[in-house]
Amino acid sequence: MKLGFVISTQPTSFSALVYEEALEAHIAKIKKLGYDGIELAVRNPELLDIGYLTSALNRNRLTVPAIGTGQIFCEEGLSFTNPDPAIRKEAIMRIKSHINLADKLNAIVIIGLVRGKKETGITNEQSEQWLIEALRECASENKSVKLAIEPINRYETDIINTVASGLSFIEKVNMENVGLLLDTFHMNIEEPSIIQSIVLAKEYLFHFHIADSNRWYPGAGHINFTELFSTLKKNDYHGFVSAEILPLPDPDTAALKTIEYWKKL
Ligand code: LER
Ligand code: MN
Repeated sequence: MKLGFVISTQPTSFSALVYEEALEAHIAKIKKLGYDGIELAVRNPELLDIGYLTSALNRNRLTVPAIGTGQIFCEEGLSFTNPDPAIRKEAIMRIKSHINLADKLNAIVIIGLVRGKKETGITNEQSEQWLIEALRECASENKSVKLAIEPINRYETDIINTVASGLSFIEKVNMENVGLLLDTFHMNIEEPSIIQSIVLAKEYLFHFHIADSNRWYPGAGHINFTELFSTLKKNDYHGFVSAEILPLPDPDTAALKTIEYWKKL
């Protein structure tokens, strides 16, 4: 397993992401601390300077395990389940542009809040149908890019909160490049047993986020990471584990405490 750290490539209102002006300085810091990769939360790939980004990544020999896309919804209100077909179309087009970026960086694309929330007057069946259609269209765009649906806790969305609902949804989508991303912060709120849910996800587990129960760095809350990592190993999980944590008490300390904890496990 490899360790990554999540940062945003632009300012964002989502609190569990570090952003300060100089992306390259962050990349260098993360490398110096000993991380294997840096996960990027990207609002709009068209606004990124890919040449600058890839040369900073190559200089620091860091890979990008995954690309987060939630800001599409948080900052711009685009989603796969919006009643307005033009908004749904724009959300699909934007995710296709993330898929194009992910292809260049050999990364997974995260399907988080872009799924949206249940809208008044729209049946569950209808929003599920829109979501399945959107996922199939995006997954067909480039079958070598994996899409990972993240079950997200009830306070952020009311669509796919649990691992079981994530699994039943990917069965319906039925595309080989569509799987799951599990996040310990969300699982701690929604799952009867974090360990059992990891076992349940097994071969569909494409990616993993860690944060402690309070979304601080691992070790700052009450999640049992020793048991969790041994379950991931038993499950033959060889992917990345990315720390998606609040930048508290400050971003540098949060990143340092995470890797110190990881090394002790
Ligand atoms: C994104 O990975 C995440 O975990 C969500 O909390 C985004 O809102
Ligand atoms: Mn997450």
